Amino acid sequence: MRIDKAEVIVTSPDRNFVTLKITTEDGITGLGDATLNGRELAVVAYLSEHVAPLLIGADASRIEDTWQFLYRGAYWRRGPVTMASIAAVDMALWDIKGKAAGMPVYQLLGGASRKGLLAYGHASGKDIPELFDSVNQHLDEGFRAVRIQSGVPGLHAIYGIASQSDDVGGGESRYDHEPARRGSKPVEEDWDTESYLRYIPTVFEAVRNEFGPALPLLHDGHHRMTPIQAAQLGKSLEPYHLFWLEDCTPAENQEALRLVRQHTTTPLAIGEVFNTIWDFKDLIREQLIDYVRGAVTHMGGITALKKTLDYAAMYQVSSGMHGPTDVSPVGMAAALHLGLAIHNFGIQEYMTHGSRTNQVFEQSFAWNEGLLHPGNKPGLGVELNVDEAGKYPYERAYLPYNRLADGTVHDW
Ligand code: EZ4
Ligand code: CO
Repeated sequence: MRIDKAEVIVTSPDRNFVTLKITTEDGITGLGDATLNGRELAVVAYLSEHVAPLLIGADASRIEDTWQFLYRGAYWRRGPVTMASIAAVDMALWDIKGKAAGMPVYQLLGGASRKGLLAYGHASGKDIPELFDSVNQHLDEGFRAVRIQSGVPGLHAIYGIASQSDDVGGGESRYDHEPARRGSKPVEEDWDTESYLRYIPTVFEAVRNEFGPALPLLHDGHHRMTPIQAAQLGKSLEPYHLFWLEDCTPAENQEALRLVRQHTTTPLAIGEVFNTIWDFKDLIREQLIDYVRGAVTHMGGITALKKTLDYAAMYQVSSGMHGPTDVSPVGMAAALHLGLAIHNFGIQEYMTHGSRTNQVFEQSFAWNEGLLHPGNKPGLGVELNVDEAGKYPYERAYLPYNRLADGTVHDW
């Protein structure tokens, strides 16, 4: 099982995706997702200049050894560019191993622990009526859990509001929420934490009154609060019994979570921007979080995220893998195989991809009554249609950034 080819494919059907395609001498292909939103070409260079040459002639069956070689062998460790690159290699090798064995990857990880993965969608609105419509639409589509994001009076453009994203422009295809925008400069959004803290509890009260006590509700704070502000929000949301409050603080300051935890029983999820087990280790061991938000694509692959989640299991911390549109269908498939197999699965984020993306990536996952299943094709179950991919060249795109009313840059 020697590796014959390692190609890096960039395509932009609805948004940019970076895919690694590994081909063995006997013609088995494997795909890996290496998409890093807004910094895609840095990963392309890392993979094509520094990783692909190392893979040619290597034994495709040695997944763990290849991971260790790329991680330890680089000397310079961690970081999103490195770990997305290693993730792509790791996914592609699991894909190849599954195809060689004639088994879906989840079987190689120990087999299914459940019928399917509970998935949450992104409901949002500029105001309460629009938010209710969005929640109803998600319920009609079969979702059994929803993330709630709302506009805040006085703020013009903020994270997570789909209708506002349409106003801001970009592409004909309608995403639930796609924050990155094509163009040469990032879009500027505005922010005021005090207005947000005053308003959001009233949104959750309205949603609970309308949709009842049982619907699992999630919310993303998107790294904007100070520790004490996050503690206040967690406390004020306790009556509405959230499934989780996500990324309440910018988690470079991990001690912040200690303070938040001391003040609130609202469950906490964190880590979509983390890239190794070391980012999660102390938060898990000190039981400061309830859900691990790492994505297979950004955490160094199935091999590395499985180790993180196995460690989390000892502390009753569950998975809550990041699943935005910037995780490609290949990265999503890897998440579904891993989530189906592990015991401590919590919930899977699921933002549906656009129709062009679904033509470029031929997928075999199933959606049934709010549960996702990766399907039973050997490997990850995703194939790249190279002709379709070639129709959509890379286009520069950036995530937005925030400024406060006085002009100060704030966490986005
Ligand atoms: O802003 O994926 O929970 N989901 C999120 C996402 C992230 C984007 C960044 O690339 O926070 O919308
Ligand atoms: Co998030």
